[in-house]
Formats: sequence, C-alpha cells, structure tokens
Amino acid sequence: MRIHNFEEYQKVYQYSIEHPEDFWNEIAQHFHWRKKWDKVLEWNFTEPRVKWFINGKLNITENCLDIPAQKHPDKIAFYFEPNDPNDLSYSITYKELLEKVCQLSNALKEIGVQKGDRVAIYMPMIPEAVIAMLACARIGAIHSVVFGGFSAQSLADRINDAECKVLITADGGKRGNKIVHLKQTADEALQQTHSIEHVLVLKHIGIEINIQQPRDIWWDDIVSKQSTYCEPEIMDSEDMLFILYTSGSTGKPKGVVHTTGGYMVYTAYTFLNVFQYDPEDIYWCTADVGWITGHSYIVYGPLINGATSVIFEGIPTYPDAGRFWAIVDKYKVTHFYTAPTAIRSLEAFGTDIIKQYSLESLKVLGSVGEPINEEAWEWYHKNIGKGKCPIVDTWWQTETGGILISPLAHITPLKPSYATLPLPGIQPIIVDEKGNELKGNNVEGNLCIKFPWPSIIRTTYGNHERCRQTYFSTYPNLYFTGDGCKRDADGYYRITGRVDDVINVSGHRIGTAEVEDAINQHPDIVESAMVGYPHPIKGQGIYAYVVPVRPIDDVKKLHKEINGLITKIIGPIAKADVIQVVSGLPKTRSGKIMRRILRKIAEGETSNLGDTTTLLDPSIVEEIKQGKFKSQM
Ligand code: 7RM
Repeated sequence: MRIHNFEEYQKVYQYSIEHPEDFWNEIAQHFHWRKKWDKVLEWNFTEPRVKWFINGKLNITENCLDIPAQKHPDKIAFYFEPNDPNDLSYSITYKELLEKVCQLSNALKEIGVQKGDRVAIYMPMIPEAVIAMLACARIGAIHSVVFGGFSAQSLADRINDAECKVLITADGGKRGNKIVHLKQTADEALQQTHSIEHVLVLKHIGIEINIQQPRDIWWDDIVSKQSTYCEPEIMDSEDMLFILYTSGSTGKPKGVVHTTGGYMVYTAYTFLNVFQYDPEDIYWCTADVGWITGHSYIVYGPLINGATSVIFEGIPTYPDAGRFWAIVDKYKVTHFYTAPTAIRSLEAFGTDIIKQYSLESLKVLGSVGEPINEEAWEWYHKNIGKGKCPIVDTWWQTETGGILISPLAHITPLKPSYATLPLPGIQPIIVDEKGNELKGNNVEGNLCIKFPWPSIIRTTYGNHERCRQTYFSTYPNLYFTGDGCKRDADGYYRITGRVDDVINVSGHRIGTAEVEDAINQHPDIVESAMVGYPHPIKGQGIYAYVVPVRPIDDVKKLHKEINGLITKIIGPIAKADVIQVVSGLPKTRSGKIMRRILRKIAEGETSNLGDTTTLLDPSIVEEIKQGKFKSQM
C-alpha cells in the first residue's frame, strides 16, 4: 500500500486514474473482510448513487482493534494527556482498547441499542469519546458525534434529525481554566427531544450533576460488569458507519453520511501515505473527535494502521503557550497535525517559549482545516520543524471523508501554501462559473472532482435530495466542493477558500444562514447579513450587519446580547467579531442581498465596490460605507 518515492507516486497516480477499479481492488485486499466484495464500484453522480466494494462484509473495528491487538497486544494505541498537566496522564494498549470497546458495546446492547440505531456522542476530548465511537461501530449502531462546544439547541437539533436512541456524554470537561458543563447542557437539549431512551454518563471531572432515573445511567455502573469480549456485528460495505453534521450555505447543518467499507479503505490508505507513518512513530492530531479530522485521523485511519497516538483534552495556551511543545517533547511526538489558526495564535506569543523545548523528535508536520498562509507556513516550518520536517498541507472536507489533495511527507516537493497534488484515485477538475473545464496549468476557478473515491459522501441523512442539490447539481456529473482553487504552472493546487456562503473561522465551518437565523431572534433586530473578513489569527472573522427595529444607542450592548444569543443557539465558535448597525441591507430588485458588497466593506475596501446599479436603493451603500454604528470585540 505504501508509496516510497515521487516516481512511484507518479506511476501509482497514473495507474489509479486509468484503472480506478483495479487500483482500489488491490488496495482493499490489505484489510480484513469477513467476505470479499463481488464488484468494486457502481456509481452515477446524477442521483447520486455511489457504492464501493459491493457485497463485501466486515466490521471496521476488527481492523481497528482485533487485528492490531493480535499482532501487538501491548503496543500503545493512545497516550492520554489531560487538560491540567498535573492531572493523571495514562496510556491504553491495543489489547486494553479492544476490551474497553467490547465492554461498552455490551453495555449498549444491554440498554437496547441494535444495529442501525443512532447514538449521539457529546463528550470531552478523552479516550472514552473514541471508545464510544468504536463501541457503536462494533455493534453496527451509527454514531453521531456532536462537538462538546455546541449549544443545547444544536445538540437537540442533531439528536432530532437522526432520531438518536441513546446519548453518551460526561458530567463535564475541562478546557484551559474553563469547565464545560456537558451533562447540564445535554439535560437542556433533552427537553426538546423525544427519541432518547437512555443517557450514558461518564464521571470525568466529578462535578455535581442531575441524574434522572431510569433514563440516565452512570457509565461505570453498567460498563464495569460487562464481558471484555463482544462479537462484532457483520456489516455490509455500504452499511452506514456514522453521521456527522456540517454547515452549508443554506439552512441547518446537514448530516453527512459515511459508510463502512470505502471509508475504512480510504482513511487507512491516506493516513499511511500522507504521513508516511512508521510503526515506531508517535502521531498527534490536535483536532477534536467532534470534527471529521478527529473521526478519520484520530480514530479510524491511525488505529487501522496500528499507530500510537496522543489524545489531548486541553487547549494550546494552557497553562501557557508552550503546552503543545511540552507535549511533543513529553511523548517524543514524530508527527504533529494541527490547524493554521493554532499556528498563527502561537506565533503571536513569539519564539522564546519554543526555545525551552527540543522538538527534536518531530519528523512530519501537518496542516488542515483552512488555507495556510505563506507566512504561517514559513514560521511553522522554521520554528517548529526546524527546517527539516515537511509540512503536509492536507485539503479535504467532511464530505470527502479523507484527504484528497496533499503532499506525501518526504516525497512530494513542497511549495508553501499549496496543498500540492491529488492523492491516488482523486481526479480534480477546475471549472469556470458556467461549468466549462479549465484545462492545462495556470488556471483558477471552482474545484470539482470528476470520479468517486471510496470515502465520498453517500447521502445527507434523511434528505437525499439535499445531498444532490448541494454537491451534484451545480455542475452536471461532478462533485462540487464549494472551494475556489488555482492550479499553477507546475500543476500544483492551491485552495483559495470557499466560494459559497460558508465561512471558515479558526478552521470551523460556519454557515451564514445559521448565524443570521440566530441574530434575527433578537427582539430588536429585523434582519441581518453576515459575511467573513480576513482575520489575522482566525483566518476569517464574522462581520454581521444588522437592521434594528428602532435606532440603537448602545451598539456595544447590542453586540454582547447578540453574541449571547449566538452562543445559546449555536455555540461560542460562531460569535460575531464585528456588529454594524445599518438602516437597511443592499438588496437587488429581486430581494437578494448583495453579499459581495458587504464583504468588500467588511474587508475595509470602500472604493471598488463593483456594479451597484442593480440595487433597489444604492444610497444604502453610502451609509454602510460610513461605518458609523459599529462594535468590534
Ligand atoms: C477537514 C475539514 C472543509 C473546508 C474545505 C475548505 C477548508 C480544509 C484545507 C482547507 C485550504 C486546506 N473539513 N479546508 N482543509 N482549505 N487548505 N488544507 O476541515 O468540512 O470541516 O471543512 O475547510 O474550505 O471546503 S470541514
């Protein structure tokens, strides 16, 4: 499976696009299947309908746990580093992980969870979150992980959309000097849900919480008495593995659905090749399991490869801005994978802190979640990688399941801020607004993919039409990514950012419609429009224009109230950085908000606003440009 040099990459790539089915057929042989597939692929991008490894039977957790535990039972699967450096850190071997997963699997069965049931997971970033995901997969239940920073409303929406039967949570979690009251928030969410029969509660930080019997069950009470073996449920390749909600340009977040066989093959193959992971390496991805990066490159990809990883509960700046580097030294981390926003925020603390650590163990650095600007790339390369570690700038999405465009560490020649070249099996194409392919090099346009790969999104949960509409209708017969992209003279890809109404704040995807819906719930607001603007640390910040019912005298107070509302409805990650009170929004005669103009003004550009003649009331632009009633936090 492993590619060793650039020449080999070029050969494998060529083969993979000329003979995709043969290529994936060979790769898939490297895994443990209960029954081999009859056919590699069936697909069309019109319905869309994509099936990989048809009639193959397997359980992904046998590949994550049983196989590695047979080969090397005492190898460490996870090192756990707690939020507080003085709290207990510990490690879990493959054998122990298998046993813990089996015990929880048996507990879930005892409370009635069956194959195909949905289970919501709302946990801190601790090994039990991973155990919960794997226990679902073991018994054929579908996990839906909800990031612990989301609000009660967001949790309730996700539980309701998938009609989850069980919720797995903890009393609370720690992030820096803050406590996250998970159970309390879950209780609030459960007042608006009807499908949850039981809540499994892990005692993690020992805070006082409400336990509502018989609904709520303590994790330890039910798990400790279970057998340490659980027979895996045999799944079809195309049985659903998980749902993960992600923001789009319209409406509420969508439940992206991934299935078993293809997702397994693709995440394992890409983990091995992008990171060039060797058996003795120590890998650390700083993401949270609430995001796709956590699913594919903390849980499934690394475990299937029998890797040793670090799981960290805390934040980069606690107790100080040297925490990441202290952890790298403590565990002799060889592979460090994080988001540009984290790099930029640590860059702001200067290099003196870094000099206290050796960072000698590092071999490969990774970047994910948003475009990495050249300056941050150079800083990361020089100060963290000491000029000797390649940076794998990995471009991919919740919908793609795994990395699609990225260098292979130590193999692909690098170019700062470029995700470089497509991985084997990936056929990118750049199109113009009308959908014409921009062939050759030195072109810029919208990024699409023209052939399926094993971990492509299968549907959006409960609403297949939304999946078709969002990803497969803009350009016929292409998967549309929503990203803009440039292919340079060398054929290298640079992702320039979203071309739709999705913005990327600190590597988190946020939909404009979601934020606007939250803001509009403020009693003093008639309507609003949100845009992204360049932010030195977050990548993009949130700038919201709001139209009040009556004149506002205290904009700062309104800003605080709006952010309180956003926190309550979505979560603190979607708080507005800037609020500007305006008397109206720039709308076309047909009533569409001209975001292009609002984006330019938010960026500080007031002269070249482009054509404004189609506006219903062009004078509103003059007022907005003045920027009189503005609050920035
Ligand atoms: C993995 C993840 C997806 C969106 C995607 C892009 C942006 C992600 C990069 C990137 C430039 C990268 N999934 N994005 N990685 N942009 N370079 N290396 O982040 O579903 O949460 O977000 O993130 O806009 O469409 S996601």
